[in-house]
Amino acid sequence: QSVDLSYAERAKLPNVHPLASKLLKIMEEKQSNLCVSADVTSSEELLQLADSLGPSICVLKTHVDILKDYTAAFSQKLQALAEKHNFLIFEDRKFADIGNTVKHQYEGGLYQISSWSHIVNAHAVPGPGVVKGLSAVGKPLGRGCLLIAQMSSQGSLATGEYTKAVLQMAEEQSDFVFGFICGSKISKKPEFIHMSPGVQMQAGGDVLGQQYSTPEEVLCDKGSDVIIVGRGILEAPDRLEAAESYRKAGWEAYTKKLGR
Ligand code: 5FU
Repeated sequence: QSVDLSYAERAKLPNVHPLASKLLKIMEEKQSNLCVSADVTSSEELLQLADSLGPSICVLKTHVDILKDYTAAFSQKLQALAEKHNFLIFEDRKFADIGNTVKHQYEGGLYQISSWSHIVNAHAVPGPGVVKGLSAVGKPLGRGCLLIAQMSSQGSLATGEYTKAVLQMAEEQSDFVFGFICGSKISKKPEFIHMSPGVQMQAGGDVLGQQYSTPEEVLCDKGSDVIIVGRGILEAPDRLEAAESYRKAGWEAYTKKLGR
């Protein structure tokens, strides 16, 4: 069994994607492998969350299409907060169309996602063209993409051979794809970053098929790198306190796994 590399060591690998390297450095510096999923419907509330939880997180994940009051000014403020607190923005858009269409969806429309989101993700269902389309827009801007290799929801079809094919697709376009949305480590390559949703302190789920694992399970047993937490933090009486407890649990699990 080979020894795991630290985040800092992985950040320096010769073939690491620049954005992955930046993320790994942030994780090491802030002692945080926590991505908060800021699933709120008001821009003001999202900005408040970003400002208060910013110091505890490495990534802030958004679904801008659930905001009732999105404006371009909002995205500028969010970018300023990402600079202030040194985190990356991840718009969880899950692109899933032909290359030419996702190019427009990524760059244009109301949200102009490529102009403010460091990270986006895509389903591999359309084949490699989806990544080619996104890359045409995002690569010149220094952006990066995660491929959805597995999903946390019950009955997900993204398993087995499909997951393997996603891995292959990522390897073939690793100048833009730097990791995966997944429930467990699927690539041995330390350049790839594994980010896992469906995380709460207590395992369980919701009534719509979401399934939760604990930070320890996800990071130690499943070998993922980043925990993505939404309602575990958003529904807590004190969100900052909850975020800090996830950050600490995540960091402890990482150091335990590293074993040095
Ligand atoms: F790709 C995925 C997935 O497989 N499961 C997810 O839950 C994405 N998600 C997102 O993570 C989902 O859209 C939510 O934004 C977030 C999980 O939120 P929760 O409140 O922690 O369940």
